[in-house]
Amino acid sequence: MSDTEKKGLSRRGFMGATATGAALVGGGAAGRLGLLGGAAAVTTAASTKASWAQSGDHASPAPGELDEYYGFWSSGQTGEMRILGVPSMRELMRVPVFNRCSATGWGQTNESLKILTQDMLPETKEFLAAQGKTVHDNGDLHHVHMSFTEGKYDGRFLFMNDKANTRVARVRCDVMKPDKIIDIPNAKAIHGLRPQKWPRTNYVFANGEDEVPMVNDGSVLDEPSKYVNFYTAIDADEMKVAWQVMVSGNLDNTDADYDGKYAFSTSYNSEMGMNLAEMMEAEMDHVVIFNIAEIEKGIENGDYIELNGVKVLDGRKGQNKNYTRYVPIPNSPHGINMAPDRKHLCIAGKLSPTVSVLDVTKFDALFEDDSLDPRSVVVAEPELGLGPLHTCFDGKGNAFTTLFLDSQVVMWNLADAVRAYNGEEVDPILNKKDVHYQPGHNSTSMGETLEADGKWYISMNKFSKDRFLNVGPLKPENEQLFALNGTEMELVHDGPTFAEPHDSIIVHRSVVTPKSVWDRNDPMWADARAQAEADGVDLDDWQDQVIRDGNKVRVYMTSEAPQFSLESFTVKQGDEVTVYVTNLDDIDDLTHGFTLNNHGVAMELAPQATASATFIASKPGVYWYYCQWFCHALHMEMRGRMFVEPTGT
Ligand code: K7E
Ligand code: CUA
Repeated sequence: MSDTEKKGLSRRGFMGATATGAALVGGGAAGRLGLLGGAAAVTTAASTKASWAQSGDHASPAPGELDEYYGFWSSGQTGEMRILGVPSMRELMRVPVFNRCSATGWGQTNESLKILTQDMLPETKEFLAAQGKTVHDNGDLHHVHMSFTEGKYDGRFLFMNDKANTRVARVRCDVMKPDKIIDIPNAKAIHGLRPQKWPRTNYVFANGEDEVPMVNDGSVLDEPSKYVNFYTAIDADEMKVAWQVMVSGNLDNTDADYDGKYAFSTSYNSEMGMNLAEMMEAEMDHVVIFNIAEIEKGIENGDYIELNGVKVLDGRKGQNKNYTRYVPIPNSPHGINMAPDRKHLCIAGKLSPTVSVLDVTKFDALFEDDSLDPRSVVVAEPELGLGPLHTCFDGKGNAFTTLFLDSQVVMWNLADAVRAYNGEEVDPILNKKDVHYQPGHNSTSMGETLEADGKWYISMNKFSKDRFLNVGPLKPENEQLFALNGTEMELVHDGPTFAEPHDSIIVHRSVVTPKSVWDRNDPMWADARAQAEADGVDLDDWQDQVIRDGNKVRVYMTSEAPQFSLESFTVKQGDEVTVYVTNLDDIDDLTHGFTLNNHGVAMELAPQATASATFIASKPGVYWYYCQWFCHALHMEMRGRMFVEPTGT
C-alpha cells in the first residue's frame, strides 16, 4: 500500500469516528451506541482473518488480520513485558512489571503499589525508606515463561525475573497484568528462570547469579570460601519461596525436564572467582542438576538451615548429598534448553564452540551411583561455531543455536550429533544463516513445550550497528523472524526494537484468552471495594462521594464516555487525598484515564476497572483533571476541577 493510500484510509477512519461521536453528543447511552458501531466494524474486519500466515506472504498481513501466535517478550533493562503478534511482529502491548509506566499508572496507583510492595522483604523496605522511596522503579527483566500443565502451556500465568533487584513476578494471562511480585531472600541477582513443566508448574525455578558471603553483613569481602550461591524454588500457586539450595559457582540459566524429576542450571564461574582473570581460569565449568524428590525429602527430614525465613539445603560441591550433581561442561556455559523429545538437554558452551548434549534419562544413575563419571551423561558435543549462547527446537529432532561471535544461527540435528559423538562419520549441521548482529536468545513457535511445531524462528540480536538510521550513540537492537520449512530458513522480518529483545516465547493463540472487559469483582481493586463499602459508597453506581476522615479525603467517581461523574470536588490544603475512579463503560476497548495536573497522578481505566491514586493536596488553587486515553469525540472535554482551599479558611 502506498503512503497516500495509507493516509487516506486512516483519515477516512478517523473522520468517520469523529462524525459518529459528534452526532451523539449526548454522551451516556448515545455515546455507547456510537462506539459500539465502531467496535462492530473492527470485529468484522478481524473476522475476515485469513490464511495469510500460510500463504507465503508472512511479513505483511493486511490491517485487521490476526496473528496465529502471541509472542511474549522480555524487555531486559526496560523492566516491562511486551506482547507481539507473530508472525507479523507487530508490537501489541507493553505490560509494565518492574518499571514505572506513565500510560497505565503502574508504580503509582494504589492497586499497583500494593502488588509491588506487599511481598517485599523487611530489609528492602528499610533500604528503600532510607532512599525516601517505597518501591524500586527499575528492573532488568530477562526471561518470560508461561505456566505448564503436562509439558504444555496452560495459559494461566507468565513468570519473569528481575536481575537488577532480585525479584520474580507473575502476570495473569486473563488480564495481562502482574498480580504478584516477590523479593527473593539470600540470593542476589535472579537471572535464569523457568517454570516446572511436569506434572504442572508447582515450582518456578530461579537462579541467583551473583554469589555473596553466606552472612552478608559487611564482615567478609576477600574470602571466596565464605561465598555461596542460591538456587530458589518458588511455589507458583502461592508465589512464596518454597526452598533454596546452596550451590558452588554462580548460576546463569536454568531449565526443567519433562518428567518432573530434575531441574538444572549452567554455571559460568565454577572457580568462584571475583574478577575476570579468576573467573576464566578453568577450561571446564559445570551444570548443576537438582534432584527435586531428594530435595523435598531433605526438607521433610529437617536437613536444612533456616536463613531469612527460608529452608536452605546444602547442595555444594563436595557435600556428597543427593540434592545435586555437578557435570563438567566447557567453557563458561550459558543457555540450557530441554528438547521436546523429553530426552536431550542442550548446553551452549559460550567460550567453547560446542553445545554439550546431556541425556536426562541417565541422570537417575548419576544420583544412584556416586562413583559414576558425571560426564557419562554427555551423549554429544558437536562443534557448531563461535559463541554459542542459546538453543531452541522445531519438534522434529532439530535444534537451532545462536552463535554470538559468528553472528549466525546454526540449525543442527540432535540424533546426528549423538551419532557423530559415537564416532560415526556424520555432520549434524544442516544450515547456517547470518543474522544482524550478535544474537543472544532465540525461540521457535511453541518450541519449549511438547507441542513444538517448527513453524517460526526468532533471532534476538544484541547489535544493529549500521542497519538503521543513526539515532545517536545509543542504537536500537534488532530482531529477525524466519519461516521454517524443513531445513530451510527464510527471513521474513527484520526490524529494530528498543532495549531490549532479551528473550521470548511464541505461544499459539488458542492457549491464551484474555478478557476484553474487567470483571467488576476482580481482586485487583479488592482494597478499593472494601474501603468503599466501609464508606457506604457503591463503586459501581453513577454517584459522587467525597468522604472526609480527619485529614484524609476519599473521592469516589465514575467515568462514562465522555464524562466523569464529578465535575469538581473540594479539599483542604494538606489533605491526603485518594481518588477512586470506576469506569462504567463496558465496551471493548473503551479505556479512559484519570490525570491530575501537576500532581504526578495518571492512571489507566480499562472498561469496568477501578483504579485509585493517593497524593497530598499541598498547594492551594484550581487543578484540572482530565481523561488521558482518547475515548470519544468529546475526549478533550472529559475533564473536571479539584479545588484546594488554603489552610485557615
Ligand atoms: Cu537469557 Cu542474556 Cu539473561 Cu542469554 S541471558 S543472551
Ligand atoms: Cu475518556 Cu478520554
